[in-house]
Parts: sequence; structure tokens; C-alpha cells
Amino acid sequence: MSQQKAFLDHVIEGLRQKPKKISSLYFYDTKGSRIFQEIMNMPEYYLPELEKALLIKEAESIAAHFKEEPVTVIELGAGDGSKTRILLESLSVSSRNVTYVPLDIDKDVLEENKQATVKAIPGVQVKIIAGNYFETLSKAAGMEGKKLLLFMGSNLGNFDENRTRDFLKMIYDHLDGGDYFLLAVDLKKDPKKIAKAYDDPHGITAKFNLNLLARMNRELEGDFRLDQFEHYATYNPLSGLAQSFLVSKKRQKVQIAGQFIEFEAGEVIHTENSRKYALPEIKQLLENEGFLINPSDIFEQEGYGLVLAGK
Ligand code: AVJ
Repeated sequence: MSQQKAFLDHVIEGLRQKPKKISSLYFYDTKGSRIFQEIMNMPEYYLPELEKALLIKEAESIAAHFKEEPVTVIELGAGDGSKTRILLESLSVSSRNVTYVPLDIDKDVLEENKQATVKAIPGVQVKIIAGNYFETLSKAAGMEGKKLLLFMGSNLGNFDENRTRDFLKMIYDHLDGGDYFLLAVDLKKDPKKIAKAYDDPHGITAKFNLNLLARMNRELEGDFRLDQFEHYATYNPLSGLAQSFLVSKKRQKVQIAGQFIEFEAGEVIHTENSRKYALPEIKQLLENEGFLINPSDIFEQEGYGLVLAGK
């Protein structure tokens, strides 16, 4: 099935449900990825900064698990790898031989990652693999040596409970005894701070969310009027769910590839969950799939967490 057809099928199915929904996976076309970069650079979106600070603080403790043996660092959704280089630096000091295998859907960003990594840390070998999580992970898992698998950026937060379980199980199954999984997650904290990260005063997150409609117009011959929908984000401190919606400002009918979708005034499309966790919740999720976690391998700073889980 072509990617376009998969997108269309997904959209039509999601918009025929009640409540209407579209997966946050579809935010990331070229335009959406560019807007996401803007999000990463705005002060309200505190996640990248906290992740970087925590990595700088704990890189050596993490690297200490890989002393004097070759290590293959596999990163799911690696992007430009700028933060990962902090960890690779420490590993290249403590380990004899470091191979970095960044995985991403975007081949261009992987090429950039490779060039920057080789330049910054000459001893590291880089092998890029482009594709989706599933196929790239299978290829990478077959590689030699002790593995450290990274899943950073609090990307886990986008998954619902079933997908979270399946995903963690898939990771566990692709590792061997003695390998490690490093997971970075955003934690429950001041609800006002979280709410602001997903509803910024610059309107960048709104633009990111509304780009989904623009993308349907571009790729699926949709006729969404972007000024007739509004970005709405909430955070519930009990569930830890930050949720994003697109709200229809009025009763309206929209056409997508010849099919009509009706909206009531105030009706929403649910476009994203960004779950925040408490550290014991994360520990439990990992242990449920068989991971072993040493209390000294759980790191936290200012409401951001890193968990190094072993198999
Ligand atoms: C890339 C999934 C971690 O949920 O925080 C940022 C995406 N959405 N602002 C997140 C996102 C709105 C982001 N992740």
C-alpha cells in the first residue's frame, strides 16, 4: 500500500469515529518536522533542555556499564543525534570500541547525524539505517557486540497503553542478556509548566497541530479551512496526560478525497497524547516486560527521567 493511501485510510477511519481522532504520527511531514524544530527551540518546551542537562550529568555513570568492551549504541528515532553525542563521548572514553547505529524514518537527517558524529568523536563508527521502528530495529539488533538501545525525547509518551506494552516488549525481544535499554521520559511536575509547553504563547504548537489539516489539504485533496479550526491543549495532573485537539469553530462539512466529514460546532479531533509519568510507573512498565532495573540506574532531575534497564 502506498504511504498516501495508508494516510488517507487512516484519516477517513479516524474521522468517522466518535470522538474523531488522527494519530500524532502524521504530524511529521517535511513542514511538520520543521515546525517541530521550532517547538524544540522555544523556552516553554522545556523537554530538550532538561534531557540534555540530565545526560551531561549522568553520561559517565551510564558509560560505566560498558567498561572496556565493544558497545553498539542503537538509537530509535535518532534525528540529528546532537544530544546522543554527549553519551557517545563518555562511552568512547570508557569503552574500547563504539559503534553508533542511528535509526530514523528520515534518511537526510541521518546523514547529517553521521557527519556531525564522525567529526565530533573520531573514534566512533557510524552505521545509519533509515526506515520505520520495526524494520530498522530488526536490522540493527542483528549486529555484533553488547548493545545499548536508546529511546530518547520522551517519545514513549505518544503511545497509548497497549502500544506502550507492545513497544517495550518488542525492544526486550530484540535485546540479548547483558544488553541495556536507556529510556528518557518526561515526568509529572507542575501542571502549569506542562500545560504551557503544549500551548505556547507564540502559537507555534498551534501551527504544528493545524499543519495536520494543511497536510490533508496538500496530500489528500482536503478542503479544511484552517481559520475554522483551533488548537486546544489540556493537561490532567492525575492521569499525566497532556492531550491536543483541533476544535471545529462552527458546524461545518469538510471534503477529503471526495468523502464528506461533518463537524458540529465545538466538536474536536483528538490529535495527540503526550503522557507524563511518575518514575515508579515507568519502572513497573519496564519490569512487566522482563527488564531488570537497579535503583542506582534511575536518574532524575527537575522532573525529567532517564532509566537504564538491563536484560
Ligand atoms: C516528540 C512526542 C516528544 O509529545 O512532547 C511537542 C511532540 N507535540 N509539542 C511531545 C510534541 C507537541 C513531542 N514528542
